[in-house]
Amino acid sequence: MNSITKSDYDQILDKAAAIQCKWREIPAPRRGELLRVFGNQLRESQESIAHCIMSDAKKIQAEALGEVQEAIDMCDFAVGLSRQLYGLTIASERPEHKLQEAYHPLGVIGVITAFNFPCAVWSWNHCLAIVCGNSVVWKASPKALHVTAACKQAWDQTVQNCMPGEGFEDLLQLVEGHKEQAEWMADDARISLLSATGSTGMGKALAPRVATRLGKALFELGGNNGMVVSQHGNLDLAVRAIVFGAVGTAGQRCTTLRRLIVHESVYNELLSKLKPAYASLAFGDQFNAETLVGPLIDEVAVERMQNALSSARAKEYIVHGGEHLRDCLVRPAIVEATEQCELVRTETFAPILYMLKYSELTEAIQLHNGVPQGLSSCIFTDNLQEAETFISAVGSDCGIVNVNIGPSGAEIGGAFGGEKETGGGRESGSDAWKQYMRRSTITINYGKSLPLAQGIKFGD
Ligand code: UN1
Repeated sequence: MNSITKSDYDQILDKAAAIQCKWREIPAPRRGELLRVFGNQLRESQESIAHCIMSDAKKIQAEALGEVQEAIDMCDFAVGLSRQLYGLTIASERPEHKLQEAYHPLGVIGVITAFNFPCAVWSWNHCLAIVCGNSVVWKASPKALHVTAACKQAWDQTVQNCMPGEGFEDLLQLVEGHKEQAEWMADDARISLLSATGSTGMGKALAPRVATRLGKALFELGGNNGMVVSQHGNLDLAVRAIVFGAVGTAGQRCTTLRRLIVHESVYNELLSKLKPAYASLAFGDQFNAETLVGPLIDEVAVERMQNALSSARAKEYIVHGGEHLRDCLVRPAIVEATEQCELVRTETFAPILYMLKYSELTEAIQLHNGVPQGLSSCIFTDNLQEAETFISAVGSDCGIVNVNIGPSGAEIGGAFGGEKETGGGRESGSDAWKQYMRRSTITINYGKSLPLAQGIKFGD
């Protein structure tokens, strides 16, 4: 892919800033209307965009269609939001005063997305940014060029149909490039919020640059997601969740299940149920309707997986599966780890599931939280005390905490993101929109005197 030059980049950013000044004046419900139509445009283009996702990200059809569905859901969410961008009115301590807050558009939102969710993660940011009155500059993964072009085209078509000649053609602009362009964005004070999804390494490289200019950033970085399977859990349900969580998207979701923390009394039984479930998975070409596990994104990903498995073997962990079959196709691996070593604590973006044993729930929670990442988590148990403990303050330290469902495949209605090295950002649902706006705290005096807060008397 071509990378744009710095002067092209500067032009894009100047244009984005100018357009935002006009867009912020459009009433939010009208901004929402544009997203309503965009949702319909995506419904019409669902199959063609999914096809691009299948070619670029190598996802199977069901997952590719699901990803576009996520973007459609985001449009619906944003339409509702367009009439709910509200602030509070707060009791003032002074007579004849009113204290209130208002949310205003923020500016230009810089969006950086990864190869694995090239449409959905963009839509989380784009839909919120647009409904909140911002313009968007998007640096997509160079590995997902067709998806990016298809999304951009669907958006441009919508703007063209809904607001022809109103000057909003460039509300969304692309920043083509790699690391250097991402760094320009991180350094750029014209970008009011940088929302970046990708590896923890990428986040650690960009975060200090944004911090140096005291800019706002929202990071959604690596995960090392765990599932606790208790002796009180429904193992058959767990097996289904494990297979989707660990093997779906060929283990290349940030929410992929990577660690299985199993009560010692059900460890062997669970493993004996998992082995046939893994053995029955259909591998192959992602375009084949039967396939459940498609290829990894590229040779580098295959190599990283094989390296991790070699390290596991060197530690004498038992490795089930994991073979490199052909091209970028691999068999998902289950690794029986005897301790949560550095290897297990590291996110390898591939279908490797590490299994660990525990005897007490406190130990399971300690193991669970004993990794640098904090994205998604879950427990399988039908025991109320265990479930409530896991979701309590002393339980999982992740941003996403599930009971009796796997760690991946979140709905857009909740805030998505995680703690620790996952970066702390929250995207998509709940009140994530507030990050795409600036808050004004407003005090109005409608009386004829000037009382000061805290009862201070100053010269009267
Ligand atoms: C990602 O991998 O960056 O919860 C996002 C999920 C999806 C989003 C994953 N809805 O697995």
